[in-house]
Amino acid sequence: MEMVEEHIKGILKNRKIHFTLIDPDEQTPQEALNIAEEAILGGTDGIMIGGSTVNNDEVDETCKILSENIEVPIILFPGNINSVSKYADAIFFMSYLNSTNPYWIYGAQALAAPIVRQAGIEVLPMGYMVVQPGGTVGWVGDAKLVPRNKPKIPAAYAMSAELLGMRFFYIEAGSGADKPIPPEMVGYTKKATEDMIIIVGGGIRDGEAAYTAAKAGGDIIVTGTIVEETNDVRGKIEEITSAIRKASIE
Ligand code: 1GP
Repeated sequence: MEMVEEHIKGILKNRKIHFTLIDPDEQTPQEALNIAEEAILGGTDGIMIGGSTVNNDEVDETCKILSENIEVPIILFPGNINSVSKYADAIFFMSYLNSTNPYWIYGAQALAAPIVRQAGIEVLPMGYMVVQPGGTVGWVGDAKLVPRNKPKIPAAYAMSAELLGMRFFYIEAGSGADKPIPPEMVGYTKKATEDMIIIVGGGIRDGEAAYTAAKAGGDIIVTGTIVEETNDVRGKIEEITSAIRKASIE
């Protein structure tokens, strides 16, 4: 497969992107594969693997079965240093920029770097920022959560992340959030950066919310919880991917 970052940029020349997040903690590897295959039929562009409370065997076994069966990129979205697998195509190598705990800002990264090198997977350097309500990742990551009514704060962090050489920036409301990231916050963040790929996730449950996030400036829209909740993964992902495609062409 072509390198994941080039693959992403290639798609972004024509339209915005959707990724499906699968938490290996929530189902067996075979069930994760079934979800991934349905999501791909629904138009998702890649599978992210991660969660706040996973163990390495779950990550490894899920990535292995996916790598043997699907063609879209498999990208690790690590919750900690135990979330690395050689069976993935790439990893979002991320710094949790608004954590108050140095471990999440740079400690875990230093500990994980040799493991990532050894796994031989592609590295996608990313700044990560958690906005209210923040959910589990806000709590686990000791975040100073961005207030929802302060849309310019992530923009300043994104600008600094780009100056430090990061190429991706993820604005996160927390998995299962009752409200997604406010669109003006996405807009300021996109405008504050030059070439960064802006990822938006947390609380996006339908086509309308996905459309709003893409239209506001999100390059990659991530959904996770909906594939755990719905009986019709393909139909639900289709609703979201067609809304993102609509936002791309308008
Ligand atoms: C979580 O942003 C992702 O890190 C996805 O959030 O589970 O709410 O879709 P949801």
